Amino acid sequence: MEFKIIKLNTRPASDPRSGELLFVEGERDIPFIIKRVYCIYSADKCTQRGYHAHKKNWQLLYCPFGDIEIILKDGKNREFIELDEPSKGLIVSPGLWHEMVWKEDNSVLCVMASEYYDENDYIRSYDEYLRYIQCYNSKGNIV
Ligand code: T46
Repeated sequence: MEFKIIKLNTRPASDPRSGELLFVEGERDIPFIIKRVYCIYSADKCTQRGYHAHKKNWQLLYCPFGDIEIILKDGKNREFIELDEPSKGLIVSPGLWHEMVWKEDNSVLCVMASEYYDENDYIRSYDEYLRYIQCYNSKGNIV
């Protein structure tokens, strides 16, 4: 299963100001150029989203506020990753089924993506996903 948990760069305030600063640099901290950034907010505890895989899109997921569980599936194995620290980042390769569960009200999911939005890049049916991974690897090439 191609995913990676990384520690994102943070800088504590070095003066009397409060606040932490977090930053991500494309191609340095993550293995792709960032073409798109989006976030999901105002979601209640127990909200479930995702339930899809991408064909080409690489993503970095992180939760700067709250606690969100990410469930990854590759048709054989399952991984549960809790984004419960602002600096905890999860890089998800294409070809991995992912689901998200909000563990706290108003948790925020931030995502940096390697591709522009394209609905054709989504596989939203799990049956179709299982058929897809029998034929294609994570680079979208026929296996
Ligand atoms: C993902 C997880 C982590 C756009 O028009 N542009 C965008 O850039 C995005 C991300 C979404 N949309 C539209 C597509 C749907 O009509 O917004 C609507 C909601 O998207 P979706 O149902 O895919 O939302 P989630 O939370 O299930 O999934 C999102 C991302 O779409 C997805 O790529 O990996 O967050």
